[in-house]
Amino acid sequence: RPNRPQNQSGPSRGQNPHSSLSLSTRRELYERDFPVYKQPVEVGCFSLDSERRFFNDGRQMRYYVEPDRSPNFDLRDGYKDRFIKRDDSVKEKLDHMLRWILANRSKLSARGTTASSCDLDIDFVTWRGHLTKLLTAPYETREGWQLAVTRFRGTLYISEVETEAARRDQENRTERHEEMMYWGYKFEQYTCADTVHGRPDPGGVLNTNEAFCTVVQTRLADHRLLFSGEVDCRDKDPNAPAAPACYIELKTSAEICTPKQRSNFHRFKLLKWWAQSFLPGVPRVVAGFRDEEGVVVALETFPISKISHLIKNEPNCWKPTVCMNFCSDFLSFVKHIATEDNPSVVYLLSWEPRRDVTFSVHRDSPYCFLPHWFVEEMTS
Ligand code: 0WD
Ligand code: CA
Repeated sequence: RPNRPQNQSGPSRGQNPHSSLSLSTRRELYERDFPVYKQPVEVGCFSLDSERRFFNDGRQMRYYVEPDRSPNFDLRDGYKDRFIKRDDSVKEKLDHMLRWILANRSKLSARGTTASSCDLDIDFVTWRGHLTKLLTAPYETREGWQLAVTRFRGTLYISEVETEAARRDQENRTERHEEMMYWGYKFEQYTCADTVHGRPDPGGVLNTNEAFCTVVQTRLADHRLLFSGEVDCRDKDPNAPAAPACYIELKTSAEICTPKQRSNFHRFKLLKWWAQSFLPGVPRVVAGFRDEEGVVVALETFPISKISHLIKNEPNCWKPTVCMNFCSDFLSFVKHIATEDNPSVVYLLSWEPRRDVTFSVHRDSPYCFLPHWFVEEMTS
């Protein structure tokens, strides 16, 4: 698709740096003041059980239990004999979120007494993970993405489509890589309890079908957002602040031994960690640093609000304002192009590193992702 010359009339501003058919991810274009990002408010939550069944409640919530001595967690334990892995060939798209929306419609539809009062008072519905990819795009050099967008009753729904490259990578994973993907979940099992006074049970079976997800509402510039993200656990102190401020994100990372490793950690990993937790207002990440054998040798807490200071001395480092301004402009771009309100029309936005974001339009295609049960119940 050819790009038109720059500085044509664009999404919303008079002086727009983008052509109307594509959107640049170049960092320099997004170095302006930090956009308005309202404190995210939790409007609900849901749980997925060991068989991936949806429940409109917090039954899968877990509680963080601070390890009392130097950890020495063996993240390889149980991989062969106590691990039930979610079937990632099942593409769930936005389905769980849509179920949550139907169960909680009264909390969302607002505009009062007008004829369209059943419509959601929201511009965008998506997964937090999709927004994380938008925030990090100006700095991403390896993995592109495709996002399917459908406008339905005034709301724009965004659902990821797996790229060819991602599908190939998934098929060609090494056994070592497969096992390392387990390590993150195993760390959760060492540090989380199922009940507020309980203890972690690292001897139990680990089932990655189970999930607890928060649903938050917020606003980025003039975009009203509703998104959901999986939350690892919460602070068990009854005096902890209300959600999402009581939530804790757990991560594992290779132990840092050299200045080069430290610099890479700041430049790449902290960007992903910051973007993912900043979006839903999760205030801290607890990181387990592990050696080559998968043994956690140190724990460190990273307050999200301190990450941008931590990286300030890093030359050529990422900037939160670039991430947020790009995301905001991307959403303006989507509003501008996805004009037809029709559940069977998909605008497919595609991006590869070092290229612009482009789009194509698809009617009644396999890209359609709003299920009939959702469209029908929202229309009735
Ligand atoms: O492409 C996606 N992100 C999709 C996610 C497509 C379809 C469904 N989902 C949903 C699932 O229902 C899952 O419960 O993803 C939920 C998590 O969504 P999210 O919070 O928006 O995703 P993200 O921020 O990318 O990942 C959060 C955690 C990951 O933890 P780490 O610490 O590694 O970032 O959710 C897990 C993973 O543990 N996770 C997933 N779980 C199920 N399905 C998926 C996935 N596709 N991707 C990440
Ligand atoms: Ca995690």
